[in-house]
Amino acid sequence: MRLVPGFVAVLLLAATANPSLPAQQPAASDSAFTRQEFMIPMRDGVKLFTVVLTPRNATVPLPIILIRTPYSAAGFNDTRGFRRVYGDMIADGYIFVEQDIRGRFRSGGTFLMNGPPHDSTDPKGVDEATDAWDTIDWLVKNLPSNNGKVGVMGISYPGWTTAMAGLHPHPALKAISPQAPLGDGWMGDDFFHQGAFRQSYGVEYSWMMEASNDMSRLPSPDRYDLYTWYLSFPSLDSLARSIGAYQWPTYKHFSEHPAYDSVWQSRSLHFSMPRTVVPTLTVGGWWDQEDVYGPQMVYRTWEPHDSAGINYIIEGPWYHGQWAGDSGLALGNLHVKTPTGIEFRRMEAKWFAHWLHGTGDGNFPDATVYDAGASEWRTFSHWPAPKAVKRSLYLLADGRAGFTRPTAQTGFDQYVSDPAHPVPYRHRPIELTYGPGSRWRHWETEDQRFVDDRPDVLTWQTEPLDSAVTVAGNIVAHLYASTTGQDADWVVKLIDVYPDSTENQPVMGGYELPIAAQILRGRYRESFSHPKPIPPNTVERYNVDLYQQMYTFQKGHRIMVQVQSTWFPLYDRNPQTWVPNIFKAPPSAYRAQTHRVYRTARYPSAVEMDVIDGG
Ligand code: PG9
Repeated sequence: MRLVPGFVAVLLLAATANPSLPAQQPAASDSAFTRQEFMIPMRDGVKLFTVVLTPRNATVPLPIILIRTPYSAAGFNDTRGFRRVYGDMIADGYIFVEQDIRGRFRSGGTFLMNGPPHDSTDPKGVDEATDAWDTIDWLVKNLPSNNGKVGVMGISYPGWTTAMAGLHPHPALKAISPQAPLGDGWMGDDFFHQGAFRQSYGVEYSWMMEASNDMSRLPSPDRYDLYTWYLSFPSLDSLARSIGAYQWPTYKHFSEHPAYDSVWQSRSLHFSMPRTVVPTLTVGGWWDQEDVYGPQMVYRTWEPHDSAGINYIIEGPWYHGQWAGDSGLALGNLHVKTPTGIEFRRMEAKWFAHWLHGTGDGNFPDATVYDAGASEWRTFSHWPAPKAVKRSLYLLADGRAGFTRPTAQTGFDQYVSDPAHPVPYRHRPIELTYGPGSRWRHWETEDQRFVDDRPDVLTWQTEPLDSAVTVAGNIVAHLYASTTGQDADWVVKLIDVYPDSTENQPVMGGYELPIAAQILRGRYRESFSHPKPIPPNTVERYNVDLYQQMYTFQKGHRIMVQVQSTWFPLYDRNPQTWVPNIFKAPPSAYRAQTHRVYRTARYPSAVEMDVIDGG
């Protein structure tokens, strides 16, 4: 069935929304939906605030779409923003439901950031999976004119609650779409990446959720450029003490669990998702600045158990949540030729319509991934691309990079990494992450020429390519490196260098576009759970996971690799001397050290990529 909404006037809507998603717009007064509020009881007696939007002109029972959020359901309304996000689905006909999760806004109970599944031996235990179960049970029993089928979806934190709903699915749960779900807060999403603490995001997000509910300001900032503000504290500990961060449960948790211990593992979807039992469409953005790892990991974790062929992934050229309301034609200076956001929303609507309305043949590709280098969607029966082969791009002498393994017996490049002069992670000034005018959404596509001439950034690049190289899967850097210190961070960036003149896009002349870039904290090189000092002046191997991409480096472009050891203030500074817990390191522990990256026959530092179609 089709629903045709008619809107005349607008009302202003006041709501706290997920700050990384498109803002809610004024509501229509002659809405096509009836809006109701409920307090839905959970098994432990806690009641969760829930808003239900039911189409007024429905003529047949409709399926339910449920979104469970920590960002306030009170503003859930038939707004322009709502129509932009769900437009294609609204046309198909759904009862839309949004709920405040436990402990947030108008819901009862206690909030626990990214809380683990409850102890399975405790029959009275509750978690986001049981809350989803109880909510779905109540909705199908109490909402008139529903067809008994429920889909759960959401982006980011609500993407994680969506995945949790799939953990112990209610029988009425027929489809879930975790979009940019936090998959593992330590390994590669919001709070840490491979052991390096995401200082500005971790501090500002904990502040917003547990100290102020407002991420557009910080506790007493006295600088507009947060590079300067964070640098004014001589250590992470002095920053935390000065702003009272140890009183925020989430920050306290970070500082007490710096390594990948059982507490982090219990919160990882990697360990809590045993199998796919409900059709699952995981969605992610290649340049997601918050949750790039979660979608790739959730798909990968579920895939081996997917005997029914109902585990799907869509990845596009997007920042965090961009697919929800944007055209998807541009991400910063990166432009693509098709409106990927609009195209995605059509795919999403078709997918839900199949599982919840029973339309279509259900013949969906396992993986639908956008190649921003070629401006096209590619589909595969599995992801990474089944025919991909591993190719290594080696770091060579004189700043060169190539696909031929080095034969030299000696050779390294070196730099002094000084915690007192860290490399900015994006162009300064660095605004508050969600502050006015913040360029946070786009920073991952910024031109890396801004750090080219720093003595603490090493660069290697290929000649202009004779033919295109297409990456379709995993990217891992294997660095052979040494340090004069006892710890070091290793940041590796894989970059597409555009030719000096580019037709139609002068701004892209010589542009250095990061395709994938990640960080590894050296103390975790052998074990994420058991950190070990680095023996000084000794070559060690570091495997820096750059996660995944679908990207064509075009003929005439160069492929560049950059290595550096600070990425500030997004990541805290590594003291580079041995301390048991960097959160508590004294200022005197932070020291400049010399790092060497080797490029010899014995120590062939390289970036290994899954490559298809030549290269
Ligand atoms: N990236 C945000 C988040 C997700 C999960 C946990 C903590 C933060 C978000 O946009 O919701």
